[in-house]
Amino acid sequence: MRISVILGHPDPGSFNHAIAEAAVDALEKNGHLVSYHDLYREGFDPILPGPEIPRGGAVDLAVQSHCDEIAGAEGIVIVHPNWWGQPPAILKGWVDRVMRPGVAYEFLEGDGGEGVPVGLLKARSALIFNTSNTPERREREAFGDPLEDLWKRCVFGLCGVSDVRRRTFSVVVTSTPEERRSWLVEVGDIVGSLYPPDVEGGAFGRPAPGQDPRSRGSEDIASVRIRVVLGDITEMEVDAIVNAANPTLLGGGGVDGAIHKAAGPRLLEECRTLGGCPPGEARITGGYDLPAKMVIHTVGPVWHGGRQGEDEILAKAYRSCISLADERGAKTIAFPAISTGAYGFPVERAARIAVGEIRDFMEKNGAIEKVMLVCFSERAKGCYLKALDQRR
Ligand code: AR6
Repeated sequence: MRISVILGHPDPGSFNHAIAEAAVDALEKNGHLVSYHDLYREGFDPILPGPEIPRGGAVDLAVQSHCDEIAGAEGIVIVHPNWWGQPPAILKGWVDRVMRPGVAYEFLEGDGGEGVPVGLLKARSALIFNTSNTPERREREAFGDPLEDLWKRCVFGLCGVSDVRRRTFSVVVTSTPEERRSWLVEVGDIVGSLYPPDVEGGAFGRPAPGQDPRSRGSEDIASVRIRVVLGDITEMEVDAIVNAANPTLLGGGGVDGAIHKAAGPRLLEECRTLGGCPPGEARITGGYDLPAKMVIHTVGPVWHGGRQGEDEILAKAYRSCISLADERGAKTIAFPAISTGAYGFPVERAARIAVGEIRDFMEKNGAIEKVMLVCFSERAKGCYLKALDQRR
């Protein structure tokens, strides 16, 4: 399943972060495709500008990318502290801007707004984790626990998500380390029971049990200049690795999260200066703590079924990366399977496009010595090998 995890807490050392990370771990362990957004770290802008309000209004790239993700998510996990009976402003702003008409709900035709809107979200279930410094009973009796209604009825109920579960951990400020540890175990259990292992577990995301994602079972394929490798791209000793980013270029989950984690915080600092990147284009930064000298950040298409130019955007992303790498003098490049994770592009089709574009470029340009197609699962590797075989 594709599951979005949205966190609103400013302190990277907060218990909210620990909750979100425990949720992500449990989801990934069960084979789900997780898209994790730490809204403060991304610098999400919560202010809804007037022109964005109407349906079809001017939506900026970062918000559009959130909209695409949440519309396609099959499960949603929200993590935030209880502040004045409300979410932090950054998360309220995320709701204002992302849960848009046409994305999360809509009014039926001919309805001037007086009727009941129809929910549009694909997700059938959502999980809310809150932290609080008010004991549960007092929250309910003195304040009416406004977050219960807010998430279950006002937001998710209206957007068509029927199964909404919520767990508040309190009182955090006086809790012991043991208590917090047991709460994190509980987070894993709750997440695991709502989102058990995917039937296709191991096909995407993490490798299936028993497989070692780090084993470098590299194989020479067709021309010696293109190789299919099973492994972790952050470990590749090449001139440039490609990152499957989102239009903000400010980090995310999947390979993007792994690259930022391995490269260290200076990568994010440089990314902040780039001003984002539209789908199909590419931007370059240093590699910092990575073995690779450079990182080429690109944004693949979000899969909508194949009729919205997804193939061409993916092809363009590969072309943009390889020509930018070439321009900067890279001789060896490693690519992940762009768009085949959180963005949902079918891996077999993506592999054909990747191989086609890379081979076309290499046939015309001799400067690039080696391209590694780095797969994170046996299934992806099989698709790449097949694609290389077909084009030989
Ligand atoms: N090394 C190699 N491949 C990996 C690694 C790794 N360390 N980790 C994951 N993959 P995804 P997308 C594979 O979701 O579909 C991010 O949140 C993974 O198995 O990383 O382009 C961004 O910020 C899959 O086959 O990228 C965007 O919001 C492939 O990398 C969004 O996800 C791509 O999966 C982009 O989605």
